[in-house]
Amino acid sequence: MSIGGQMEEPKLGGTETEDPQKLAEFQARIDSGDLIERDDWMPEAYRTGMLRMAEHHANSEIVGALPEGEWITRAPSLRRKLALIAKVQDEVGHGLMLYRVAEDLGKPRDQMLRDLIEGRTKYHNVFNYPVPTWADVAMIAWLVDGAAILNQKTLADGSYAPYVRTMRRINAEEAFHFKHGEDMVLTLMSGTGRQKQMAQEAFDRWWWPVLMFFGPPDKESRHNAPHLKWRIKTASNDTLRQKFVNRFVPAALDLGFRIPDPNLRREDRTGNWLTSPPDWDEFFRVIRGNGPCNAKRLALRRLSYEQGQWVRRAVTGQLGLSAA
Ligand code: FAQ
Repeated sequence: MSIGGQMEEPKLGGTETEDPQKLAEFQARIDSGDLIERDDWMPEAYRTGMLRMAEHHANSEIVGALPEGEWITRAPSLRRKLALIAKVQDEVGHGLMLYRVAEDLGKPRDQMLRDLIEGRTKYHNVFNYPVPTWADVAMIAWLVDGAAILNQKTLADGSYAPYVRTMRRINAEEAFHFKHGEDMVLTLMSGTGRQKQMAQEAFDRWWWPVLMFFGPPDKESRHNAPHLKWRIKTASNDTLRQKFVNRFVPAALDLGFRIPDPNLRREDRTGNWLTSPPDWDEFFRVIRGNGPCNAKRLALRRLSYEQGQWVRRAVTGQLGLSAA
């Protein structure tokens, strides 16, 4: 049981000297498309890389549920409220599945929850921005879920079997979230002038954070090379960003949005839509804890961690409840 932080501290350094023969055999398994199971031998750096990614992903799911959760009581109709409740519940469920994947790689759940609220680990940049209108809720489900699906489809082709199985399950649910987002955006963009303006303003707020969602440019990505080599990731950050832009620019233009980028243009030779570079200084500020809503999101996570303490103690038998 690791829920109460009972397991031994994980060795996150990967300092042991590994047998070159074993490393070569491991790489051959990866190159042949084999899937690695939890109890298989793996290089320490593979284990810590996979753990970091599953933990980051789990953190993003549970923090990502917070801005949408705030809107449940303010949803504009019963149908939208039911859909939003179901979505928030799904996101938290994804977090739980991903924490299980990470726990099996050696880090206790309690330590992950504490590292998150104490700012030692990261979660996705996009969840540190304000969500001032219902149109922002629509943008999260359309653009953020759209970006997440695009990324996670490639992660489902990765090499670590428990994460791959989890991605397949999550992707099926995210597809519903995306449809729900598309439907909300379509409703707003076929509504009154005021609704269209509200949607455009929300689009302007989310466009750049969503382009940053895929991570820093490849040349600045610390983990791209080892992750690609071991199929922890199967596509680079820039490749996925370009795929997103190519998919969403025409969709947004069709819906009647203006893209907030004066340099946007379609390159004839490749067919790619080219954008200005996102503000990478802003990205690094946000992921280091200095975005507009980091403190607010973590304060809420801290509150639920503290309020849930007695439940975790009861589950792990530390509450001193005696059997009747
Ligand atoms: N935000 O070397 P790279 C969702 C960090 S949840 C914050 O390129 P890597 C559900 C990165 O961790 C979607 N930090 O890293 C939902 C690293 O930090 P380090 C969650 C970021 O791992 C929807 C540093 O920058 N999905 O959407 C970000 O090769 C709606 C250097 O970066 C996943 O987590 C970022 N955007 O690639 C819920 C997918 N990008 O180690 C509610 C799994 C990078 O230096 C509503 N993860 N960093 O401390 C991945 O695909 C990858 O980990 C990347 C980053 C692409 C995020």
